Amino acid sequence: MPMTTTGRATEPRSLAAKLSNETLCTWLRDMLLIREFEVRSMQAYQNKKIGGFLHVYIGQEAVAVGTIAAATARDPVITAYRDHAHALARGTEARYCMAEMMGRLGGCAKGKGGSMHMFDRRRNMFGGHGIVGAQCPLGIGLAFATKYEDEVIDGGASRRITLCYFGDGALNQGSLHESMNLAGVLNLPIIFICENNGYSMGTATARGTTMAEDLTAKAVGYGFESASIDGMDVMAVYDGFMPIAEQCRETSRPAFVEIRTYRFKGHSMSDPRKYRTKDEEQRYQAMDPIERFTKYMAAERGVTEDEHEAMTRSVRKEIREAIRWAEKSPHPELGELYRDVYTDIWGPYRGTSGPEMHDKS
Ligand SMILES: Cc1ncc(C[n+]2csc(CCOP(=O)(O)OP(=O)(O)O)c2C)c(N)n1
Ligand SMILES: [Mg+2]
Repeated sequence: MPMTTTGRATEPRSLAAKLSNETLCTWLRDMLLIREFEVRSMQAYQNKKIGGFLHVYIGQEAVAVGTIAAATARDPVITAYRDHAHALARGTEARYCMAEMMGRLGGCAKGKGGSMHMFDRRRNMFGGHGIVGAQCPLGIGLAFATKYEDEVIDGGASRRITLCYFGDGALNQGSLHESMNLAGVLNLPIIFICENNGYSMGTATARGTTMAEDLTAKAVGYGFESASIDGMDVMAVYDGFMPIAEQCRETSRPAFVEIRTYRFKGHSMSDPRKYRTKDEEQRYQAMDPIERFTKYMAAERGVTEDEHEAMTRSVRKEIREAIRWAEKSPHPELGELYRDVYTDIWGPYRGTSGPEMHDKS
């Protein structure tokens, strides 16, 4: 059972079990889509169709899908560089993600971001960030902005919460701790989501992090509600995360969750994984979140093999078409380099006298 630091029960509601077959089928399809996207991306990388770095999310699918399912489409999402899944779970079309991977103009960041910088303003997806922990100060900025808009401009109609993801490696970055402190002081509606996949590159969490056996301890000093959640089970992710999300939305108090997961592949494409044993990998592969959820859907929700096969086929088709679409998208021209980098903040004031506090020269 997911336990909170204040001992608040998050069970026995078993929230995911009460959802419709239709909803749970979209979760399964999303997880299959993410897996297929990652497998095909690895191939495209090996075929030199994708450049730069590539960090895949294989094994962690339940985390993005289960948490994003507990959010609304208006809630901002921000994450690190292992970010394709978050964009896809958020609804960014696979072809826009794939074109971004290939550095094409049709990509969701117009080909300027690549694998580590999936942005989609339409879906309130704010990246994709390559510097470990850098998304955390940006995350509290998003939470500050939504709080101001929701409470001051919209008069408190409905509160958005920000989902700020980071890896266990970011746990020891000052940027995360400064952000958590400020979020606490300012009562910002943000959930700090630690995707603990056991490793920061080749460093096991326990080797680099104190209190690694119970990361919710990190929340205590900030006075946050927290929970530790099994990330290999999408229903457990939803069940553990939803009460935290509801409370954050209700109270505007920040929270911290640790979601325990495992990356099945290396850190990036060039990682011989000498820092862990084959036995360990096999133990986690036996807990594959997609296989686990597939079994549940067959046993408890009557999804037949034919239906599952049809879902798999449709996902493969979608990714095949995404690749074809991306390859036809043009490379950006050199002039694109400086476009969309900064906002023209003076635009609205041009020809007027304000704002006066800044020098407009
Ligand atoms: C500030 C900073 N320091 C070092 C790096 C190099 N680096 C890239 S990924 C990474 C490991 C981060 O691990 P974790 O946060 O656990 O994320 P995971 O790769 O497991 O998803 C490091 C140290 C970086 N990108 N930024
Ligand atoms: Mg990690």
